[in-house]
Amino acid sequence: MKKLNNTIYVTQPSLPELDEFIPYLQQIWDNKILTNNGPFHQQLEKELADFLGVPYISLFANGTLALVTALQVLRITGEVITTPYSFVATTHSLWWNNIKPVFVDIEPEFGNINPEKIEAAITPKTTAILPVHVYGNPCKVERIQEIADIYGLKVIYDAAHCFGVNYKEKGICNFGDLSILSFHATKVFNTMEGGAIICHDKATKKRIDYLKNFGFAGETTIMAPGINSKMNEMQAALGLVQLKHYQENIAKRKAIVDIYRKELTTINGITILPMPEYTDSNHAYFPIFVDEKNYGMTRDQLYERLKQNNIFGRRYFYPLISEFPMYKELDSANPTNLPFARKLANQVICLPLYPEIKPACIFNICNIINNAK
Ligand code: T4K
Repeated sequence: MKKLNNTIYVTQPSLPELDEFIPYLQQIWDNKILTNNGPFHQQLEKELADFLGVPYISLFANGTLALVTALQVLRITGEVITTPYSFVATTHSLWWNNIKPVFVDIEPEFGNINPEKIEAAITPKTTAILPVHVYGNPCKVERIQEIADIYGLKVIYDAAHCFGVNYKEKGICNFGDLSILSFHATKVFNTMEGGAIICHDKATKKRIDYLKNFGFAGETTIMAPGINSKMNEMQAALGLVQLKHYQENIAKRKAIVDIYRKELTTINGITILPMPEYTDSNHAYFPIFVDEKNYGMTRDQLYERLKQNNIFGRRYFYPLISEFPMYKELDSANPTNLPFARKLANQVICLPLYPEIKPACIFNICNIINNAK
């Protein structure tokens, strides 16, 4: 990826001062432990569990491998109910496990899976539900659990957008059987690339740790065909430094979001998401939804207009996952099954949002949106 000067992208990774990171690198160079559950890896697991208010966390090389492994941890097979309104990695994790995705429509308010549509999609082959807390806004977790309990299904949350989000004063990753996080460069907390699985008990944590290390359960014991998806010491060290700056970064994000909310609420044909109830948000994304009829311009016309002004928003999540060639022939991918997902996918633009973006730039973006027609 080549970046152009004077261009505003949807995000820009937060990084600490290099000086702050150097002593950690020195330590790695001195002790020559580069990976395989080294000291920084262990320290980051401990600090993150405390910070996120979760019992057990296992670090990964990225969020996608965490998802792929999470399905193996619970021995998920057959069919899994999921959402088409997400990043493609959500459904790819099923593909990699030879599991059939069954798409269910979303609820229009936040773009998360609609729990009331889940029951109709359950078949004798269904073993789990894989919802996504899209943009960091919590799914209807109580209702999803209720359905999972009735039908004996597992729930794995793709919480890739949810670092640091609390729901009803609990870390959001406490819900479901497992949750996965992403620490990719574009996320609110990054280790350049990285991810994690959150679980509730020690035995599961042990199984996850085996599976991410080829299945090794001892020097000569392989418990399953695991993969190599370990986080290395440089990533873990960066995570330790990043964590110190997290709150400050979220406060800066909030200030940006406050401007967007104030400036964009009154534009005819532009919808923004409400603030979710009982939630401490991480302000990960700022999506707007363009209603062509009322706004007087299509989403793509506005997207292009922003680009002409060097502002590169992103259409997360367009196209729907169910429209990609490897999934579009599935019965559940039929567009008539997914009206709200299609609507949001056709209307969304995620606007630039990151701690270091200047308020003047946000006012400029709002101004362009206000005067584009
Ligand atoms: N589940 C969900 C719901 C997810 O959203 C994701 C990832 C995953 C699972 C999988 O987690 P990981 O395996 O990635 O840990 C980006 C990210 O690559 C992806 O992590 C993320 N979701 C997705 C929503 O967005 P792209 O293709 O849009 O990224 P890219 O490279 O175009 O970056 C967007 C902008 O960010 C660039 O225009 C400029 C800026 N940028 C990006 C990078 C990578 C930088 O300034 N520096 C950088 O290093 O997918």
